[in-house]
Amino acid sequence: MIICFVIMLNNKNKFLALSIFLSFLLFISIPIKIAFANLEVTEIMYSFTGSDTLNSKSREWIEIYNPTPNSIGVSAWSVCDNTSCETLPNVSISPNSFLILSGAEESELRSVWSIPPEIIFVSASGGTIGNGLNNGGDALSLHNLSLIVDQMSYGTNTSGLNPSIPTISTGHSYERDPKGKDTDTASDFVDRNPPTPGS
Ligand SMILES: [Ca+2]
Ligand SMILES: [Ca+2]
Ligand SMILES: [Ca+2]
Repeated sequence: MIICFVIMLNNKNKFLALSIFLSFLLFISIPIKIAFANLEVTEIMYSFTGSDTLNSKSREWIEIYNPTPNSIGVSAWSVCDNTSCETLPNVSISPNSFLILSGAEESELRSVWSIPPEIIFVSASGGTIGNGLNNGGDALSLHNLSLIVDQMSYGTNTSGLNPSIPTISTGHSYERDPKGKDTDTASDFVDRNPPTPGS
């Protein structure tokens, strides 16, 4: 519709209309970037050595990082896999710190990994992140209200990244390297062994 409108104008008015349109795009894009492009998923552990499930809960986990100099409350944030979403509780992530989301109990994961004590831990409802992080391929996305702030996919799932992040060995994780790198491609993540939850 905008293109048809521009074609009907003379050259001087075309330039004016395009200038206004581009200014509008700049106006709406800058506040969104500043307001929402902050938290990011920095690590995904989808395949536990042994079994993902213990006591009917999945030990899969993801790490969410706050790269900003301010604490960020996450009660309006959610994490989705390929099927459903987990709303995060009313907690805050400190500046340059992390939140770990897992299906497992906090004590269970802390007995396996050396997670720094100050790191916030959230247990996903129902004992899984979404319907569980499928070992062959799955998707993850981080939302602030309805806005997708970060998304990725691995293995056979190309809905978040295409090409997706290649699958890795059991017991390894995907880690964003360096933290803050966000080119929206699979190359943002490396194969990490051992995983580093909370650091
Ligand atoms: Ca899994
Ligand atoms: Ca899933
Ligand atoms: Ca980490």
